[in-house]
Amino acid sequence: MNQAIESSYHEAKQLYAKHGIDVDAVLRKLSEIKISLHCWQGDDVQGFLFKDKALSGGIAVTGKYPGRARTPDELRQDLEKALSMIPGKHKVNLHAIYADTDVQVDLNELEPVHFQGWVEWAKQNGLGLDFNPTMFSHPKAEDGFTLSHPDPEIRQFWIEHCKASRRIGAYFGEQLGQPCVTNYWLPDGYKDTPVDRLSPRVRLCEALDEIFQEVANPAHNIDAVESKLFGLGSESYVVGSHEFYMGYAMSRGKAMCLDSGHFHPTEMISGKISSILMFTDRLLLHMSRPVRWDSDHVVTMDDELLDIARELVRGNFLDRTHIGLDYFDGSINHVAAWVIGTRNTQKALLRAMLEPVNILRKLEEDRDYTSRLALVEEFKSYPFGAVWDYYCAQAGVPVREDWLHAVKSYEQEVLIKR
Ligand code: RNT
Ligand code: ZN
Repeated sequence: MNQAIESSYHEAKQLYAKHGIDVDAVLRKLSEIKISLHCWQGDDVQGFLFKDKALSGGIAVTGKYPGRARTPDELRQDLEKALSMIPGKHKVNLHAIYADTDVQVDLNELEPVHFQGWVEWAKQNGLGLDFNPTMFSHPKAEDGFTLSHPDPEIRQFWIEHCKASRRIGAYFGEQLGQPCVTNYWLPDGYKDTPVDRLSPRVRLCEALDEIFQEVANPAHNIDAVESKLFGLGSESYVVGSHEFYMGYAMSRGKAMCLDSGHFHPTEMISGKISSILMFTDRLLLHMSRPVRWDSDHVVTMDDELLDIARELVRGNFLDRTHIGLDYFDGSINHVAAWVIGTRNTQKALLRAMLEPVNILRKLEEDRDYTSRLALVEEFKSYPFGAVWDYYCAQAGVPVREDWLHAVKSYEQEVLIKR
């Protein structure tokens, strides 16, 4: 390893050790945290099942950056490239529309066999898989309702799709020897103020209960439900609100999914984690970044990211939390988008683990708020970067912005030619 990286690491280690932080132990812990890379960043949320179907469901991708993946093989190749620049072993998060099959099947007919290519690939690469039913970009979702649709036939179609998805998730978990998180997000809602907020929620609740009737082994499949405040075209009312899913997850023993882009602009999810994990077993995070009306910008090292990481570390919640990325930016290199978001999430976790939590907790108990503030602020400029560089070098992935060169040559050699 590069001499400068090693000596900076040893200096940093000593500084942290003065506050009782064992940096080697921190790095071991960090290496155990899996981030789930969302496949849909790789192709602007198009999928392979219905070619050229416009993206719907109140979510949108802007930008026409060249090189988006057009086939499962291209998408896997791009994911491998991204993963080669990210330290550690991770997971890939699939959506139902990413089925790897030549036969034309509809969403309600999907079976594990349609994802066999993904399973084989995950095995070869030592990856886990997560899953999502796709309740958008489909003719039966066009009027803005799926599982809460007033028409029982349409509702039934989506129930069947979710049941099928759950079986696929369980298959992933069984095949790969690690649980698959199957996450349910649906766009259902109204553009304008509804008269009846209750009935769609009653229908959604019944539909979910029906989906979850079949017993699933939690070692293979974990169900999570994802709320949203509003979407494009559902500005006034979303059936699956935060309150709805809080009640649902807690009464049914499901995992909550908090997407950091799904709340009011000043409402942060970091502050919610400790309350939610008091009353639910598991949490799924969709790491994203809201910007005005958009909920899906690339994750950057902002205060909220760091606060989420701190909550997970300080509350000892990492074992019960599944971390996934969820954003789609079509204006930048698709591979770079994964690398930036994943590395930032890991870096934030590292920074949080390198804080003197025990000392800070003691100061708080002693009501020495002056020292608490002083120490938190001083630690913001402690040399976590030296630790991160060492961690990357040790894992055999590019150090600092070196990965960008690799992305640029991949762009020239592969992406631009698509
Ligand atoms: C949409 C939700 C949802 C989707 C993905 C594609 O607002 O965040 O998680 O982004 O399922
Ligand atoms: Zn999400």
